[in-house]
Amino acid sequence: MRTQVGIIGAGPAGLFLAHLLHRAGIAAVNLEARSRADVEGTVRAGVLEHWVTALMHELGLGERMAREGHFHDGISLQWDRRRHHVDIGALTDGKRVTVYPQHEVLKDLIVKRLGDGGEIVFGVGGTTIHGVDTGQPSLSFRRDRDGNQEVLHCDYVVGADGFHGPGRQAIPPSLRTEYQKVYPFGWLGILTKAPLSWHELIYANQDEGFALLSTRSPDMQRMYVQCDPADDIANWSDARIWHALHARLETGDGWRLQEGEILQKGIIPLRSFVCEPMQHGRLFIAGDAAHIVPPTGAKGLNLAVADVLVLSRALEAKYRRNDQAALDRYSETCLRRVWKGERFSWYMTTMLHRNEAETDFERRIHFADLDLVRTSRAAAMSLAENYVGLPFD
Ligand code: RFL
Ligand code: PHB
Repeated sequence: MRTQVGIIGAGPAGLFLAHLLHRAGIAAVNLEARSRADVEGTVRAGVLEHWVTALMHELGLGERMAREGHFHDGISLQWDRRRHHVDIGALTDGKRVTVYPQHEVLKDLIVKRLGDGGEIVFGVGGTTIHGVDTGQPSLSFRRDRDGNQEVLHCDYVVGADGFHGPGRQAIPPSLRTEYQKVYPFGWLGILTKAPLSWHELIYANQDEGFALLSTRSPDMQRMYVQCDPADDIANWSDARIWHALHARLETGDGWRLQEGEILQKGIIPLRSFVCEPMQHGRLFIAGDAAHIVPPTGAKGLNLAVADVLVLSRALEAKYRRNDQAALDRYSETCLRRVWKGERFSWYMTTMLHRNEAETDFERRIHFADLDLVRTSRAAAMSLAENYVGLPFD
């Protein structure tokens, strides 16, 4: 097999890249370890920055999102049993975010990619990267568990293979630096068949800890509570989860959280991680393969799409005009945005969680940060601008 760009992974980074390259007339193949049903069924992110929504439309992927997505021009921050509305629209010249689940984005990306004649090989095993420091890189893989080894020859390899994929590992350890922060708390997330309780997302920091109220559809809600990342989900009965959510989300004015049947629950750890550089020879890594953020800033998927937008433009300059400059600067260009995403996600995470390892002094500082957003237009504007998506450099 031969293509121009061999992509490992069919998550948001890998699939957006395939579409962007297709638009630029560049051929690509995605190799994906999981089945199509798995990729389309995993519940993860929910919030798209304003420019990602616009990009979906540009790529002809926006129709279902326009119908089924939810458009939010504000968020609520809550502490001290009081809720404060951050008017993102007014603070950012009318910009807003879209609440449209990642797996729905992926369904749209996959159906259109296949419709455009693109190739996604699902369920591959043993993906191995070869020769990225030569002129002829390739990927070897098995089409199914017992299949023969096949080789995909290409000009460039992209590791869009998430945090645990082989992409980052193919940058020699002596040539990369990894920066990491692991938080002492995790998120317990639920999907519940319940009516909408509030018209926008609520990020709450109450004495009991953090909680987030999000949504999926008018009768399906997504909620998270801070928990011990090492805790066993079996320790969390439905009653205990509702108790924690009520305690953290309710205000002093009689507002009540609406309960429903819990359809799915799970615990995720929270970490910040960056790998520098994001390229080596003819290998480029993008998305979670190169960086992880805690989900409190809703930035992970958006940073993944930003990376591949930069990469697609650089590859286009190379193929069209034999101009290598943007490709050489790929890592540097991406990392400037990545570190701002890391900063914002860290800021939202530390400000909104209860951290037993912190001193009372630090805890007071976090409440001062929250009150600053309430009382200072400059502070609110900074939060709003980061939340809807920073402008591109
Ligand atoms: P993905 O989605 O992990 O996709 C990588 C794909 O590569 C495949 N793969 C391989 N394929 C072939 N061969 C191999 N050897 C392979 N190894 C791996 C994997 O099977 C997979 O399909 O990475 P990508 O594309 O970089 O996308 C990143 C996003 O998925 C991630 O950042 C977000 O989900 C993070 N995130 C959020 N991001 C947002 O922008 N807004 C949010 O509101 C938001 N909320 C969240 C989140 C992540 C969460 N979890 C579960 C960590 C909420 C949660 C709870
Ligand atoms: C979600 O709806 O899953 C969601 C929303 C906002 C976040 C994280 C996750 O910051």
